[in-house]
This record gives sequence, structure tokens and C-alpha cells, in this order.
Amino acid sequence: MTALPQERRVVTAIPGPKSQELQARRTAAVARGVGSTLPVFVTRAGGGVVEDVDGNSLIDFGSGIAVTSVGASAEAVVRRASAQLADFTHTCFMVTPYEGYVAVAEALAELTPGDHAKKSALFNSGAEAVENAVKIARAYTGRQAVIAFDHGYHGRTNLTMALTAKNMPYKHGFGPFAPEVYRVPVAYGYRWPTGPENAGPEAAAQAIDQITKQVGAENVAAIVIEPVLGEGGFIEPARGFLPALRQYAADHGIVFVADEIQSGFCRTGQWFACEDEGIVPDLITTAKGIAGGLPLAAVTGRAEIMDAAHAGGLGGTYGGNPVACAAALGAIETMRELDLNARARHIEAVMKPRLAAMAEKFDVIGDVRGRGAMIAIELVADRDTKEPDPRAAAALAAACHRAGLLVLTCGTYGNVLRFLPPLVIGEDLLNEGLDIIEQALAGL
Ligand code: PLZ
Repeated sequence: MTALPQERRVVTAIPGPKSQELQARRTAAVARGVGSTLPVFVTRAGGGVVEDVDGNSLIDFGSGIAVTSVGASAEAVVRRASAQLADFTHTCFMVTPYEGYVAVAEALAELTPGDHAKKSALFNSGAEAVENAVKIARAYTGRQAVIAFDHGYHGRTNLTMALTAKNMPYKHGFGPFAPEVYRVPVAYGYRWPTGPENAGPEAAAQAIDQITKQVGAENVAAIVIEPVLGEGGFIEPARGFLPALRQYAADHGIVFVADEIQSGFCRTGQWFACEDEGIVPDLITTAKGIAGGLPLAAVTGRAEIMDAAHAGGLGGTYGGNPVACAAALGAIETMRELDLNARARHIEAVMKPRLAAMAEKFDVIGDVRGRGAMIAIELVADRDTKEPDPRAAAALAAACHRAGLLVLTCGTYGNVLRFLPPLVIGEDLLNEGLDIIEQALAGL
């Protein structure tokens, strides 16, 4: 395979004629409910680019939603997964085990926060990991209630829809949802009524009061939170919020679950985002970046909690598939060898000042936030009222796409433009991407 040129190249309309032909076939054959941000059909991807059937090469600020942190064709991932493919594709770990699964669990024990004894169980998707974290917490505590947060996102299965905050498009018409899920406030600094400096302690006090009064701490199995809220708008809970909730969980025998499916594995410049405030979760859910693009997810945590589920109580046909495990070992090797935590911090150091300078020029930018290579701008119609401007987000994304930059939106109000480049992206492409964003803002 020839190396993929690390350049932006726009040679047709985007999407081009071949993509449009494929899109017509897709519309006839694929269910409408499965959307696509940008319907260009991909032939190759790697480093910081995605190449399409029309010969366009797009700069990638999406990483397949925070998945291909090591790139979409990382050498160690391809090498290890290919070797595993040739040896065997599947046995089912529940039937006859293999070393790769154990090696991934060992790596997770080493890399996740805390030096207590840890164990893991492997699954296929993020939602499946979150569901299993709840099962394990319920088995351990003998309690049922689960606490989730405003703006939280945890998946599209029935229990994780219940945990997810936003109705459209995730939940609408798909109920009834799983019971015993309770939602409480989160410290959204930019939108906190008394200002970002008060958001941490005030939101924590409100959340804790609601849990205590409305649910009863002694009924709560788990508190499930994203240390940086992803789909909800790249919200970093204001400082003090996570430690207060973590302490409350510890005081009341509640299992504290950090959902690091989007924020984990070097994305924020640390192995896990909860390290930023020194949080040691009881359980941590991971997926996405863990395996360089192959489907793999995990629940990792305190050995005594993980072992609370009875023998045979956890599993699934494909969980911890050997090819996905081999890919994960390749991805982790790449993260270590290239020091992708440092790369993520460098990406932040390049992006944040440039976006801050754009915010000086363009009033539509209400907030610039995020850490590492998980950066976003929140767009508003009015800086004083902070009225969300989802139309600006959609228009900016469309302008970027036309110019050959793949960006994603997010946010409860659909007004956040988020940037999740592969951590291996070249600096020239990173700056070129930022130039395109600036031009798009100027053209609004
Ligand atoms: N927890 C924190 O970010 C997946 C969803 C995209 P799955 N986020 C991308 C979409 O529209 O479906 C996610 C997440 C957090 C859980 C999940 C769920 O992970 O692998 O998509 O099931």
C-alpha cells in the first residue's frame, strides 16, 4: 500500500459525483435512521486525512468521532490486527480464551487511574460498556438507582438512552426507557446563571441535594459521568464539581463511574480526562480510541467491584474479539511510542490561541473550550443572552466541508463546533484546518 499523501486536495464538489452515485444506492438500501455528517464515500484514511472515491483528500478534524487517535491506518494497529486475522478471527472468549484479551485487561489496569487492584471485562461498543458498568455496580451494591447528568451522553441502547440527556435525535419515539435513572445538574460553566466561578460548588450542591432528597443515597448504585461531556457540547465540568461528586459517592458507598469513552486514551492530553482533577473512579468505561478504529470497549475498575457479578454473569459472543484486542495493543503501543499525550497537549497549544483570536474578531463565538485535542467553540446569536445559534454551527460545518475540512457539531442546543483531530495529524494540516475555520467564520 502506498503512503497516503498528507495534504488537502479538493478536485470535485463535495460530495463529488461518485459519492453522489453511492449516496443514491445508500438511500435505497440503508435505513433512513442511520445518518452521515458528510456523505463522501471513503476509500482510504490515515494520519490527518480522509480520501474519497472522487479523489478528494479532506483534513480530518473528526477522527470518526474521537476514535482514530492514532490515525485510521496506524502501522502497529494494521500489523498486529493483520497478523491476528491470519491466525484466527474468533473463538469467543467465553468458549476458549486467548492471550490478547488478557493483555488488554493488563494494559487497562496499568493505564487507568489509581494503584488499587483492578480487573476488566471487554465488550464491543461504548453503550455496551456503560450498560455493563451499571450491571456490575448494581450487583456490587445491591441497589438499583443510577444518577446521570444534564447534557450527558452514554449511548443508544435502551438503558443508555435513559442515561442520555438529549431527546432529538437519540431518544425521540424510542421509549419507554429503563427505570431507576435520575438526572441532576452539571457544572456547565459558560451557562451557569451565577457565573463560571460559582458553577463547580453550586452545581455540586444542587446535584447532591437532589440525589439525597429525591432518590436517597442509600438507593444509589452508581453515579455515571463523562469527565468532559462529549456529545453534550464538550463541557468541562467547572472545577470542584467532579471531586465533590466523587467524594459524595465514596461517603455513601456509591460506585463512581467515569465514562471516558470519548475523553479517554490521550484525547485530552492525559491518558484519562479524570486525571486532570486527580479523580480515581471506581469503574471506568472506555471504547473509541482504545483500538485504533476496531470495535472494542471495556469496563475497568476495582477488583472487588468487578468481581461482584457472578461467574458467567457478564459476556457476549464478540466481546474482546481477538482482532480488536490485537488492534488495541497496537494502538496503545503507538500512543506510548509517539507520546500522544504530549501531541494532544501540543494540538491544544496550537488551536486554543488561534481560536481565541478568532473569538476576538467574531461575536458568534461565545466560548472556546476543551483540553488537548478535544476542543470546541460554542456559537451564540447574542453574547449577552448567550442564545444558542445552531444555524451558525450548521453553516460553519457546511462551509468547512465544502473547503475540504471534516468537522463535527455537537451540544444539547446543536450550537457547538467540535474539533477532534487524530493526534498524529501534522502541524501544517492543523493550521490549514484552522485557516479554513477562520475563512468560514468570515463568510458567515
Ligand atoms: N459514552 C461518552 O461519547 C459515543 C455517539 C455518536 P458507542 N459517542 C458518539 C452517535 O451519534 O451515536 C459515546 C460517548 C460516551 C458512550 C458512547 C457510546 O458509545 O460505541 O457509540 O456505543
